[in-house]
Amino acid sequence: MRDRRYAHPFRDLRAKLRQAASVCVLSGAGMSAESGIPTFRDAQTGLWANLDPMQLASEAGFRADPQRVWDWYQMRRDGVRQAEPNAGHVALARYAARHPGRLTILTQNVDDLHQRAAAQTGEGARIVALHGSILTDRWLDACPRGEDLMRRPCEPSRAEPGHPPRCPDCGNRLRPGVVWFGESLDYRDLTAAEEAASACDVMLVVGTSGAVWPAAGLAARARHAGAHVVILNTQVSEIDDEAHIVLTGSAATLLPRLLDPL
Ligand code: BV8
Repeated sequence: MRDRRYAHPFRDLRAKLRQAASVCVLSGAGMSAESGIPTFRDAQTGLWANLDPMQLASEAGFRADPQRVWDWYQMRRDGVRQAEPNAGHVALARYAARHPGRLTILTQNVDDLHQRAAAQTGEGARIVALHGSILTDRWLDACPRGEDLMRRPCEPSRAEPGHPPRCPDCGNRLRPGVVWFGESLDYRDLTAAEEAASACDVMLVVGTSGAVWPAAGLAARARHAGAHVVILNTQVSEIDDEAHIVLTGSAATLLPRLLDPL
């Protein structure tokens, strides 16, 4: 089943990409692995290796131990700030700049490496951050003082330092601007993602285990809508069955090889 070998998978795929009016990328943590950002499930190095995602990436986990969760996100934020887009991010950004309006990137990653690569290379791709951004914060609760239009709203930027920071006026706590397990995705992002997946001619699924929903379902949606679905991964993923082609290899190696000639 694995490694549906096409005599010339790259040549055939490039031909399809040349004809494609709309290309969609679904990316996961493997996309940023070669930028030094740990993935989630890689046994030893993965973020989840010895931590329970439900305890850390969930509202209940945050309320149970706000300092532990806040510090864990601070650690990851520092890692993202020190990271640089890799050759895979750059190849996608350059392809998008050469073919404006053709590429939509649906990323599960809360880092900003796709966005930074685009900024360095010239806009071109539409980027949908399905699970939010680790570099933004928002209030945990609705303001306990309620909506009073006469009063200046509580600004996250004015939060007093702490683990987590708190509002000096109402005591509200800050939380990372990510989508936690058990939380719905922003419906605008999910709608945009479903539309892009249904409309694309080719979907490249890059560096995701396909273990988290509803993101994982976007590959099947693209396939059922008639798209040519290609998986790029160093290992077997949970959604390989949705693929027409499975290319084994790393994102920073395969994407430049596939896209730079186009
Ligand atoms: C929701 C932000 C409505 C936070 C994240 C249907 C079925 C089963 C379960 C569910 C379902 N629907 C909903 C659920 C529950 C849950 C879910 O999916 N649970 C899973 C664990 C079973 N989903 C949710 O809760 C979602 N919300 O559905 O709301 C609702 C609400 C209540 C109840 C029902 C419905 C919200 C999900 C979003 C959670 N937030 N991130 C943070 O980052 O801290 S998810 C987070 O984990 C990432 O964003 C990403 O999505 C996921 C990790 O997956 P990957 O990115 O794929 O990374 P992973 O490490 O797993 O794999 C890396 C891959 O890369 C591997 O395959 C590896 O081989 C490969 N690789 C490694 N190196 C390279 C490489 N590939 C190429 N090159 C390399 N160099």
